[in-house]
Amino acid sequence: MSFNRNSPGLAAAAAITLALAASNAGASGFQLQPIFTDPPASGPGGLADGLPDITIGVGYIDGKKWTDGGVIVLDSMGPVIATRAGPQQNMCRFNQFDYQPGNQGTVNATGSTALIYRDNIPVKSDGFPNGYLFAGGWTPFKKWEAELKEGMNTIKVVMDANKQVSESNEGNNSFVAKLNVQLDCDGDGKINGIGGFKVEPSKPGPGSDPATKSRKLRLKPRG
Ligand SMILES: [Ca+2]
Ligand SMILES: [Ca+2]
Repeated sequence: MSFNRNSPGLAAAAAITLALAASNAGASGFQLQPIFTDPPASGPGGLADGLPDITIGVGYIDGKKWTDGGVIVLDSMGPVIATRAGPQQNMCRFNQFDYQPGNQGTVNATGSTALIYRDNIPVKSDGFPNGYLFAGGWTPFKKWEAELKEGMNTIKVVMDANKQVSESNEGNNSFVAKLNVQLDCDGDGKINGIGGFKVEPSKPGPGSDPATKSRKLRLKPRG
């Protein structure tokens, strides 16, 4: 049989392969040595953790700092558009929601992803390539055209949401705030079901004060 005739050769080949594998294992073991003997990066105050620390500096919506948490009332028309998106048709778009990503650690961070959650549902992701979040610095603000519903929204931004980066501080990656939209986004003349603002039936006359009524009228649907 041809199998029997060739098997001694196969066995020899297998033995050589095993010998090479053992040799490679030994070689890679030696190569690991310099990695462990590299001097660790020195951090502030003599710390030598040698790790990145991804976090957020500050973040704003409509000129208000949301990264301190708590409840933020959004009742200024500003550049807000009532998109009436969503199943309840009660969404407004705020064209300026932002946050400033940074790395307060001692080494550059490898690639990671930040996720923005609205009411615990991820609504946007921001990717940061390898080295973008550099050691000890802040990067340009990331922006989101925030789609928020009339009434209360809980917004959370989580840095390194997929836990791709091992950090010296994993406890400063999540920032959360409640954003209370006090605008008539769904155009029913009420805010979160309360009040009657007489938006569409009453048109301001020539002598009426346009201060309050005109700003409500700007929230009428477009298109
Ligand atoms: Ca961190
Ligand atoms: Ca409403």
